[in-house]
Amino acid sequence: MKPHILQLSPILIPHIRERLESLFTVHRYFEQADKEAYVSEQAAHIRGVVTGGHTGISQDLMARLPKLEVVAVNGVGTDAVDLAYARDRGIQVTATIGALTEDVADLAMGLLISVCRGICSGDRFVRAGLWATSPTPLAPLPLARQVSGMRVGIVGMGRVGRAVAQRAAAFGCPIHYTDLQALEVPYTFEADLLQLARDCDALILAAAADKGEALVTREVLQALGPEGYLINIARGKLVDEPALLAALQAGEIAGAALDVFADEPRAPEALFEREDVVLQPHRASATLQTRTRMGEMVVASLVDVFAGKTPQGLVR
Ligand code: 8YV
Repeated sequence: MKPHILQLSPILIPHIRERLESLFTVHRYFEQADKEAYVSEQAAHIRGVVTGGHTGISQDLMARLPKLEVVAVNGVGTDAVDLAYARDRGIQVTATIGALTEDVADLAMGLLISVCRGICSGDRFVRAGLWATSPTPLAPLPLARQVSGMRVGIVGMGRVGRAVAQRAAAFGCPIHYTDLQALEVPYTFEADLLQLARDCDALILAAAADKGEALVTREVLQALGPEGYLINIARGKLVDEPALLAALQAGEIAGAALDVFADEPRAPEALFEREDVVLQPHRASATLQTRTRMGEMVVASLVDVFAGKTPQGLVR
């Protein structure tokens, strides 16, 4: 009999979906109107869960699945999974570690360049027909901020942080970072986030959000200053969003580029009209290549756990 798995969020790659269907009996929780009733009906059989990094799984849902052996996260962040509870129950948690590093770092640079160089504003300007009709061409668009050589501050020097640093270094950017401790990397460590914010022109968030606290407060934003930019490709909850909005409105920072938000899929509407922000719908890992690799890792980790092997990407 095929193991039963509960799928909490969609997988967009057809051949990964087919592979899941061929190996397992897949219960598509995310498609159910009455999720409570659906879980009650299926709970007794479920041995595996597939979920996204942002979606994770509540402790409550895990508690309702008595035969649960594995939670396979189709992502790298495990902040939405109660790891301590899973450990106590002997439930293995896997993540697609390493699969999305390059894409997320690429998007961080893309966001930095977009917000500093006004790429989205320029695009809107041309599409609205304003270029041809404006009496002084380009006058409504302010001069942009040069990216090459900007002082970049990275919060979290893990895989993604390092990949961002490599890219920023190629743009001639001096790089400072903060983490729990100094690491063996050729960049300048700053123990204090406020000092890091003071010392950089662009603060890039690449940290895990396991503690759930907002690191970027109004104080940090004020330290970043009126010439500074905030880039977030990690988790929305790392930023105090009302404080970010207030800092933008008060001109206390120059701009922000965000791929992630505290309450996805909702992004604060007050940001929508602002030309000093660039917004993305949590898409840093959303390339065909990376999502395929992630899907393959999810399938492999389920297969391994059900075969009694240690899965790749096991979160300890
Ligand atoms: C994914 C993520 O978009 O890796 C993560 O933790 O949040 C993202 O890369 C998400 O997991 C897709 O389901």
